[in-house]
Parts: sequence; structure tokens; C-alpha cells
Amino acid sequence: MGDLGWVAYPKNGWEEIGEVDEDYAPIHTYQVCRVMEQNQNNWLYTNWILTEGAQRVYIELKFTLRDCNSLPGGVGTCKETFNMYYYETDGDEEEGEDGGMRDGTVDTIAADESFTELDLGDRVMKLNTEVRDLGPLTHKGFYLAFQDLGACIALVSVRVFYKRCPFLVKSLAEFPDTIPGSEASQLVEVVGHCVNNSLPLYEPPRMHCSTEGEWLVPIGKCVCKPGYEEISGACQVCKVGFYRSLLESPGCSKCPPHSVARQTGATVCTCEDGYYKIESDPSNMACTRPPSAPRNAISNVNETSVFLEWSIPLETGGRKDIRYNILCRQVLPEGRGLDECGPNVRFLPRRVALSNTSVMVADLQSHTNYSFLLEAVNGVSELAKDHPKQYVSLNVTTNQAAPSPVSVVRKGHTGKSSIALSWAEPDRPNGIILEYEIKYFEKEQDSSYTIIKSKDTEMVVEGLKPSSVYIFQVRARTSAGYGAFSRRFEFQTSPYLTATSERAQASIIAVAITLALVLLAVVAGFLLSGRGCCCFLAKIKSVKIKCVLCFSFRRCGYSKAKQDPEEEKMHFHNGHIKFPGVRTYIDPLTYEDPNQAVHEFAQEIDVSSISIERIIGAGEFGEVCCGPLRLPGKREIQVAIKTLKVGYTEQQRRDFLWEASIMGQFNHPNIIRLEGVVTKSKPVMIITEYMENGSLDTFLKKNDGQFTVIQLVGMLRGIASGMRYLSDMGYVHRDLAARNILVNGNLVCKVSDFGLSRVLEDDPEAAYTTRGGKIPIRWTAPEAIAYRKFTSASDVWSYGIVMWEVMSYGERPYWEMSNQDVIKAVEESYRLPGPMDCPEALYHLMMDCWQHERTNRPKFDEIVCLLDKLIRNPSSLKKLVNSSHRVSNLLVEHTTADGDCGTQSQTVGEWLDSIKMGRYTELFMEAGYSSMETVTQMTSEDLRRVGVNLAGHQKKIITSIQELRVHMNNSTVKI
Ligand code: ACK
Repeated sequence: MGDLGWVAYPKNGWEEIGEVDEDYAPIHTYQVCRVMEQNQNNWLYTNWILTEGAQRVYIELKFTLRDCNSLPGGVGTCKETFNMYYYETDGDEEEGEDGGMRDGTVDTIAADESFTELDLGDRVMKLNTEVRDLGPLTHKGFYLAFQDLGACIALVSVRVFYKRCPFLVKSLAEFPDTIPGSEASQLVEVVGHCVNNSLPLYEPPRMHCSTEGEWLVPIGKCVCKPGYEEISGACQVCKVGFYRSLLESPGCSKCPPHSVARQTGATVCTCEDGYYKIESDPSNMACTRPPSAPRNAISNVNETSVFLEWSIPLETGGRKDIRYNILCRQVLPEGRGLDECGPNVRFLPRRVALSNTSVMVADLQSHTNYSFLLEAVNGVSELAKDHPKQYVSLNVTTNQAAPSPVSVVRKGHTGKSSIALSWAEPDRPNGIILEYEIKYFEKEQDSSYTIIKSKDTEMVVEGLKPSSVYIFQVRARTSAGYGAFSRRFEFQTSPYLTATSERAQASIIAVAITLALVLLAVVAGFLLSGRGCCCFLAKIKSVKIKCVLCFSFRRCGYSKAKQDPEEEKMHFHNGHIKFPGVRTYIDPLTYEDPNQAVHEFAQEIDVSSISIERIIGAGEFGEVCCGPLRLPGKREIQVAIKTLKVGYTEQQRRDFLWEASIMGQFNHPNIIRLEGVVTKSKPVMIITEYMENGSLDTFLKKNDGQFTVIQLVGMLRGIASGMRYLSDMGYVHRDLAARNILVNGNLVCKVSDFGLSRVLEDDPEAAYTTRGGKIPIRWTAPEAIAYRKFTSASDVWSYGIVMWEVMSYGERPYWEMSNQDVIKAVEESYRLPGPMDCPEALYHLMMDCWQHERTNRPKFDEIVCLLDKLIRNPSSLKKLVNSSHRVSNLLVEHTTADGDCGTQSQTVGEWLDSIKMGRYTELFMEAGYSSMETVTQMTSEDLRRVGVNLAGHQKKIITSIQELRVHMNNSTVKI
């Protein structure tokens, strides 16, 4: 409103005129209107305007402009625009005339609305508003100038302004009032300042000031420092008894149990006396203390090993990281005190920091007293120096021990067919050595080996092949039993013939021919008689060979007593003898064309008979599904469908169908039944019966503790029966484990997974051994791990492990021990302890299955027989494994003395006699029903085919078969 002191040049150009606006309010204007005169150049300069640091400044002009057409006669020189200029300086200069201004042209300004005289008369002000911006400005201030070249203008208002981002507090950070940058889309980054008692979290907080004066893109934030919490945008101190330790935690928290904060602003709470915390404990964790001593410690001595077991302490100190340490001290004779056990004593899995409540201590001295101190520690035990240590002590006396392994075997004189060996006594004989056992086999031929015995520490092994490498192992025997075998020693026979050895060879050939003739005669005799037993004995040079070949049916089965202790040389081989009438498993490999093998044993099913309803799992080759199978003329059944995923190789297709070629050969209620295969369309499928409860291990885990002992034994009986059938067929499973048993809705267990039983590539439990093969260590017998000796006896070992899995409801055998530790422990005679609440009889059977010497393990028919006896007489299952047995690592001697198992399975003839149908025995034999196993599968139609035509006889026989099935098949044991 006042005089601005702007300068007009020339003086008669722009004029400062007081006016009133349309509301009659006084306004101050600059006007020029020299439209009638030629060559106008009128300047109006503002005074110096400070930028205050702004780099971009906005000019808002409000003006009116007269329409030239409304001027009488002056149109020729009249203009309808004016120019605006600026000029930057760092100080208020007297810049006369128009000097310098021309360089800083902003724009030529034209009116949006011009007015006529008529409008003026009506007092309609056609006010124009134009905004222009200047920048980037680099000086402290500037002038503006308005140049008129002959227009009629009234400049009503000139507003000069810039934009800024205002002071802001956001997320506990202050951002100052900020002037934006000069470029239109430029963002000026501003680092915020954390308010009192706050700190940047991770990185300093930042905001971005836009040219429009707005705060954009917040990054980072401040949080209250430890000991403070945010309340209403400020940081307030934590009260007594409360703490805040982490920048991330939202507010102050109450001190955890057994800790206090006596001052305000606590960042941690301190532990009460007698309580501790370690660095890794979270701040909200209670203070803790060391545990009390372990409880209920018991020991079990096996020769020079001791198995110690205890329970967790009563007082854990509030922590979960409980570990146990063992202090082992030998009691010196004659009260001379205690001496710490030397480095030779071994602790399995280790001596200190044990997480399990048991340990095996091995290699102690025999007949020696030891004192063990068991201590429980936890994470704060180290800090609690003044906390008295609490131990539980155990005194044990070791007893007699088997000799330690022979460590060195040397080669002496070597001939074409003989090698002289000598060895040193074991380091710890632990008694008088009665004899040595030498085991040898030709390298890479380990499926067959020979054992000879010697009373000396040397001997000559004869009858070897020239130029061949042999593996030798030696072990010693004392009255305490055999020690472990030495490591393997490799020696080669010489290639040269000597006169004596040639003579020897000639005599051996002569004897061999004689033997062959004798054998032939005997076999011929056997075939004529149909059933019998032949034995022969021969003596070649100094080595006696006694060969016992027993040809008979189940009655001529395994019995420990049959192993002649006098035999000095025994040959073992895993080939089996085939008899006419006894079905034998045929290795699909014997077929040149694998497709032929599949179709020999499996029925091709048309894919239209199957509908896939849902996926039940993932197999090695593709999904496993289930759905109904409708075969013409048969009732619909539910089946499992294993599919071969698309894009398979020919090899994968062969491997996939391999399982069907094997499964198709079996027909037993405890072996998963093959319905058929789909190979003529894609995807290729294997169809088997559907087992509602899936695999046994998962099923048991899901139903922990839910079954009666009889139900569990029923399951085991079923598995053993299936395995008996497989071993009778000459089939070795190699991967028997609860995960490979399937369970149906009636709790019937069936052996499955025949797919890759040769290679075990698909079993996640299978691990590579040092010899390159893949073996499920925890389930496999030592001889199969050591030299791939897979037999039905090694399947029996695995069966023992399955028994343990079943009785412990799917517990993992050997828990979290590593495979290497398992191998070592088993080699050292450590065996799994009896599961909780396991009947003693069952644990004894398990232990028998885990006999190191495979010939000492029971056969599957003995196992079935024993389990049948237990089922028939449930009171025999009442006695449970007591705690000392539960931790026992002693091998329990297996005995069949109290039963008729293993030798007394009924023959078909005996059975028919017992139901007064003996007259049909011959017909049964002729039709191939020579074993009770096959008889239990018979239907009425089969009976008619055999020749049992009388309805009454048929009924009698069928009723008896049904009774047999109830007895043999565990399906009678319902959940
Ligand atoms: O433990 P599960 O339920 O039982 O998961 C696996 C999965 O398929 C992959 O092998 C299940 N399975 C396999 N064969 C059968 C079958 N015949 N009946 C029912 N389930 C089966 C197995």
C-alpha cells in the first residue's frame, strides 16, 4: 500500500497510481498507457529482492491490459504485451537505465483477458494472473524489470515468493525447515536429527524435500535408546523394575524371573544371588542356576565294558541345555586310593557334554574296580563357581573279557597254492588263549569264505589258487569267547609251480574227481527216494574237509547244535539248492529282455479299469496314488498306483518295472500283492493292493502307546511270516525296516519295497560305506556292512531292528548316533536296549537276531513259531524288560530248548491226518500243495481241482484251512 520506491525510466513512462479495486478498496498500481505515441520503451525496476538462499523463485503478476481495438485510431502503435526481466547481483547496486536486464529475460507477458473502455465504464476489472519462475538463481538477490513497448497496462500486484519444506518431527527425528533445489524434479535429501534420548535405528533417518515444498520418501527412523520407551512422540525413562535392552523392542518390560532393576532407565536386569545368565541367553529369559546331580544311576557290566544310564536331575536349574560329564577312576588295590582312568578307556559316544542319559565305557581292565562320578551341567555351571558341584557316584567291577583283536598278521613262505602266516598274541589276551580262528577268501569273492583254526600263532594256509590275492583275518578265543577279528590283510600266492606243489595238485584233482563221483551217486539216491539227508567226509592232505549237505524240507532246518565244533574247515556259500516242487524266486536279471520278465510275472491291466482318485505320496519314480480297480468279472477293489514320471529313460523304466517282476512272483498274505502293471499306455504304472494305514513307522508314531502288546506281537508275527516266505523263496530283502512295511485297515502288516533291493539307491536311510555300496547302516547286519554278505540271516538282523522299532512305537534305532558310531558300537557288542514296557521274551528274541555270528541267529520259521507261542500264551508276555535288562549290552543267548519251534512245523500229510482226511495227501502232493503255506491259500475251487469232490470233505478241509489262516495271519488281531 505504501510507496515501493520502484524506479521508472523514462520518468514519463510508468506511473505510480493509487486506485480502488472493484470493491472500492484502495490499491497501489503502476500504470503505463502511451499507446498513441511511437517508439515506446518504458522500464519499471523493482528494488533489490533478497533470495534468502532460494534457487528457484516464483513471480505472480496481476495486471490489466487494454484491448488495442478498443482504442480510437491508435491501433497502429498499440501493443498488447509487455516484457519481464531479471538481473542477479550479490549486493544492492545502482544499476541505471536498462543495463544488464536484457540478459535476464523471463518472458513476454500477454493478457488472457483484455478490456475495452466500455468494460471500464462498467467497472469490470479484467484482472490477469500470470506466474513465472526464475532459476536456478546463484546470487544473493535480484532485480525485476517490466518493459513496456506501447501497451496500456496497470500492474496491480507483483508477488515474489519461493517454496520450502517446513520443520517436521517424524519417527522421533527432527527435519529442519528446508529450501528445495532449483530443478523441477529435484529432491533434496535431508538427514534428520534424533530427538532427546533416541538413536538412529540401523541408519540415520532421512527425508527428501521436493521443489514443491513437500517432504517425501522417508528412510530410516529413530528409536528410544535402551532404558527409554516412546510415549507420545518422546522418549520416557523405564521405571524401577522394568528394563529395555534392545532398540527393536517396543517398550519397557518387567524384569524376568530371578532378576531385578533397582534404578530407573535400566537396560538390563541383574540376576538375584545364586542365579546366572550367559551372553547367549535372550534378555527376556529368566536367570538360571546349575542343575542338581543326575538320579537313578545304574550300571551294567559286560566283560570290560560298562553301560551307565541315569535319569535327568530333579532340578534342571531352569535351563534346557543340560549335558552330562563322566569322571572315570580306577580303584587301586590295597586301599591305595583312586587313579584317573587312562586315555585307553573309550567312551561312547563321548565322555563329556553328553546329551543322552547313557554312555558306554569300553576297554576297561578286566577284574578291576572302577568308580564313576556322573555330573550334570548346564550353560551357567561355569559361572557358578561357588555353587557346590553335585555328583552321583557308581562303583563297578569289570569281569572276564574276550581277547583284544590281533593287530599284526605277517606273511611267511608263499607257494603257488599256499601262504604261511604268523601273528602276534593280542595286546590284551584277558585270559589264556585257547585257539585262533583264521578267516580267508579270495579278494572280491567275499560271498564265500573259509575258516580254519590253529592253536599256534602261525600256520600254512593251503589249497589256494596261484597268482591270486587273498584276504586274511585272525581272531583269538579264550574261555570268555572270541575277540574281534583283526583288520584285513591282503597276501598273494606265487605264480610258480614247484615239483611238490604239482604233485599235491595232482592228488587234489584225483580226490576231487572221487568226491564228485560220490556226490553224484548220493544226489541220485536222494532224487530216487524223494527226501533224505546225505553226509560225507573226506581228508585231503593235512586239511580235513567235512561237508554236510542236508536235503530236506522244513524239518531239516537250522539248529545251533548242528554246527560241529570239531570241524576244522568250513565252507560257506550263499547259493541255495533248488528242489523240485519248492518254488524259488527267479532273479529278473536272468531274463535277457526285462519286458519279458515283467509280463511273465505281472498281468497287464487296461488303464480304463483304473481311476486315480488321489495322491498318497511320492515314490522314487513318481507319485503314488490310490483309486478303485474294476477288472471285468471281478469285484471292485481299492488299489495303490505307483506311477513312472514322464520323461523317463529306458533304464528308469526297467528299474521301475523291476519291482513288479519281483513282487509278481510272491503270493502271501504278508507280502504286498501285485495286481498288475500298465505298460501299454502312459504313464507306466504298478498296481498293488491298497494299504489303508500306510507305512508302519509313520503309523506307529501316529498311534504312540495305543496298542496292546498282543496287537504289536500280531504285527511282528505277520512281518516274520512274510519274511519266512521270502527266505523260503530264496529272496533276500536287504532293506527290511518299518518304513518298508505297509499296514492295512485290519492292522495286517505286509512286507513291501522290492524295487531296488539289490542296490538300495532309493532308501533315504541308505548311506555309502567305505566299499562304495549304499547300505541302511542302522538296520543292517555287521557282515553285510563289512563285506556285503547279504543273506536271510542278515534279513533276520534287520527283523530284530524292526521288532525294536515296533515295540518302541517308531523310535529311530540308535537315536541320533552317527552311522560311524553305530558301526563301531555294534562291532563292540553294544546292542540297542530293550524298549520301554517291552516284554522280556521279545527283547530276548531281538537280541538273538543281533547275534554277531550270523549262523547263531534264529531263522524266520523259528521266529514265527516263537511268536505264535507267545500269542497263544499271553502270560508269557507279562514279564517286562526290567531296567537293568533295558540297559544291558549283553548278548542274550538264544535258546529254543523250551519250544518246538524251528523243527516242528506241521507237514501237509500230518495236517490232513489230524483232520482225518489223510486219504487226500497224495492228491495234494501231486497238485503241488506240498507246504502248509500253499495250503492256507486254497479255495473250494482249488479243492475240487485237487480231487476232493465230496461236499462234506470239502467243508471239513475248508473249515480247517480257515482256522489255520486265523492262526497264521495276524489279521485276526484287530485294533
Ligand atoms: O507312509 P505312507 O502313507 O505309505 O507314504 C508312503 C507313500 O505311499 C510313498 O511310498 C504310501 N504307499 C506306498 N504303497 C502303498 C500301498 N500299497 N497302499 C497304501 N499306501 C502306500 C506309503
